[in-house]
Amino acid sequence: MSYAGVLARYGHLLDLPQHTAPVSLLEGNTPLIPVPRLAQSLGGGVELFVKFEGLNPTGSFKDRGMTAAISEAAGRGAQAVICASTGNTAASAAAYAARAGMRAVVLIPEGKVAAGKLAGAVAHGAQVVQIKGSFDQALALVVEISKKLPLALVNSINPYRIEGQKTAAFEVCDALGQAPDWLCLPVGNAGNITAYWAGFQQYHISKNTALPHLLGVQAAGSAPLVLGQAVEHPETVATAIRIGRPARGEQALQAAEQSGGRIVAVSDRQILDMQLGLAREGIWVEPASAAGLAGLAQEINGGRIDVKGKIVVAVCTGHGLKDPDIVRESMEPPQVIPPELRALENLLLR
Ligand code: AN7
Repeated sequence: MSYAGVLARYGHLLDLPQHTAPVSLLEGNTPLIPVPRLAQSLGGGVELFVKFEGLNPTGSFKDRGMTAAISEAAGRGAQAVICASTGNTAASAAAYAARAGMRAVVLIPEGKVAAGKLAGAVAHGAQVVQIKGSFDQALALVVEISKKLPLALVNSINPYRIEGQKTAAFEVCDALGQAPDWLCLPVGNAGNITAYWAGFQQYHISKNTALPHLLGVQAAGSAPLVLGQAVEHPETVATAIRIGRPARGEQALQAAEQSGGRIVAVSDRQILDMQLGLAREGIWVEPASAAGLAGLAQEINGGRIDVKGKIVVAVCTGHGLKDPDIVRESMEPPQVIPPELRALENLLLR
């Protein structure tokens, strides 16, 4: 049987209206990659996997929820969609709207969106509007305008986004033949952790799989769920999760608590170090996507989480290609030599 996307594979398990008309780019079915060297660096004795969501059609996990949200909107005849975004949602909405023949409008915080995301949104023909302000302000604007104009809101406030994103939890359980003991992931607007928890709970009830502990990880400069209050001016190198007022913050806190897990914060340094660690195991992710593992490392090193003998899945939400500039800024540039054998030999023997 050929693979036809997350709605074809899991649609029967999702709460989507009858009118839903599938719009797919064959998203999902992403690999669960063993990372034994990273497991060793975390102290060993753990079976560690990366769920590499950067391998979705537009390079991030957003495509799972977007196929559901756009399919619902298309099925009821919507002609235009709108979202606020730190970048990945914008690129995904733009691609799926293009696929559906719809207009897409995306609001992004000016100067704070990684190059590959902005380029994607533009390439797919979305109307990209830059806000002189934060993601949180952009989200407040799109919520208001979607009440006034015929624009379907496709941020993760949209319940169908969550339905689609549950499929990642299903895939993890189906690939392992069981739920993991721990699942760690970055948290921004908190749609993804909400969706994973809903998905794991659904499989727990229908397939009797266990429930994992969830470790949600925020960037220290944008950690409202750790601080217990909104952050007016969020900052972090991980621009994807530069969010101070998560729309599903309450649900994220509940998911962490009910699962016997928690939400923690890590520094930009920890995020970049883990991005490098993953890259040196062959998996290049964008900075935000390394936050989950950075948080796991922090909790293991602090003696607060013990993963010996356990199965752990780290969700890496977006591809490294999304944010090439960060590599230029945080790593050594390539060397330049004249086109001479002597120069090459000298360089390689140095
Ligand atoms: C790579 O694109 O919010 O906690 O507007 O791009 O579900 O918000 C992106 C979020 C993690 C956080 N990793 O997920 C957007 C946006 C990556 C991301 C998150 C995002 P949520």
